[in-house]
Amino acid sequence: MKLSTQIFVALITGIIAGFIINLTMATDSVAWLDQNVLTPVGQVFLRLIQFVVVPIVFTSLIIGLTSVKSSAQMARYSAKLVSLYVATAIVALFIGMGMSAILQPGETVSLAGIGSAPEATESPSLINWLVSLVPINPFEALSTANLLQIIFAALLIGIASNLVGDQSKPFVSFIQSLHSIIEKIISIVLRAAPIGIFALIASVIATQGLDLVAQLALYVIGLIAAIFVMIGFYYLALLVFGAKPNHFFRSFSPAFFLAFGTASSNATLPLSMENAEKRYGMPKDLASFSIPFGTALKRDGAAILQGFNALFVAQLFGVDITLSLIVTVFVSALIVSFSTAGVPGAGIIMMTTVLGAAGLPLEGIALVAGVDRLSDGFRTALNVVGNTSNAALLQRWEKRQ
Ligand code: DAS
Repeated sequence: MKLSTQIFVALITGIIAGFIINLTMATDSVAWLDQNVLTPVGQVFLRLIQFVVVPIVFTSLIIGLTSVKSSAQMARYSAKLVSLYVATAIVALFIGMGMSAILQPGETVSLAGIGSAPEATESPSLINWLVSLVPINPFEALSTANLLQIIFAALLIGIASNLVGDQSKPFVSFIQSLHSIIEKIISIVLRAAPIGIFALIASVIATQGLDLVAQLALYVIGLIAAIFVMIGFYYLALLVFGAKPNHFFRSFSPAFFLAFGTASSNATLPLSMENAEKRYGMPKDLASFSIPFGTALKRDGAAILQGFNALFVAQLFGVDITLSLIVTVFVSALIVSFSTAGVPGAGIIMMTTVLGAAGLPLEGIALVAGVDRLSDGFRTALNVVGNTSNAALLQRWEKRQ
């Protein structure tokens, strides 16, 4: 059975198993099973695929940079990708905020379920964020798995390797052999994907069940509907620009299912790149730059979440939705979507930034925290769809076959 089918089957059986456990076992037995079996198995798998993210990104970028004709090509790729990312993130925000304004999920929930407000996280100013992209040394970037710092370090090293010419050949061939070893590790680790996915999704369903989802049904349905509308937008964009959407979605389906099951776009990166090169047929130099770049920056799922959730909280607490509130939410959600980490639950942490910027009560987060992991799977899948779609649109823009 193909890996994509195995992952899909693991997802479905994991959801079914989760429901059976939740509905037939006593709460303490569910807790025991989750803490001693499901969560450890899921976490080991998650850690294994995160283990390869840093080396695959670092080696791919160095190889990509030293194989492209010039660093001017990298600058062109970056400028085109950033313009595509911002344009599509704006579409995502209109969809997310529009869906929340139309469905009004905040009008259907009572305030009774509000827990204690989380600590507000100070959003780093744009200047500090830009300064933080420069690692103090290559090892800081690699050890903290800060993708943007890794990209910065790899860009520096790759461009310098190009400039020193023959002297860098031993280093580049070392990187190439390391890259092949990492790719082999990825293929071995991905054999465990069905088991890991089964455990991760069964753990969520078994421990949470759907009673909370029933209370927040309109919130969850609205959020997921907005995500699918955005996926539909990408299908149309790929169709309009001749990027073969049916072939695209078939090629990247393993990565999309993995993203849904792990709720981590970082952990999905190695499979996204493998699908890009081996299944979709994306040129290696373009894939090895744009997909790590997009994994570091591009999160339409986070944009939709923040826009949708902010209006939900305003409705919930009866806060007037004025033009200035809408603009503040729009801009802060746009910035947050580019700085949300590619790990499970990152979106909910960033909510404090958007709600804080818009002066909305943070208590609303405590209410939606319970259903966040379910919506996180869908958001993360959209994050990977957005990242890979923009890479495919860049390929068309560059007139590359
Ligand atoms: N789980 C995050 C990711 O991996 C997205 C989010 O939390 O919003 O991209």
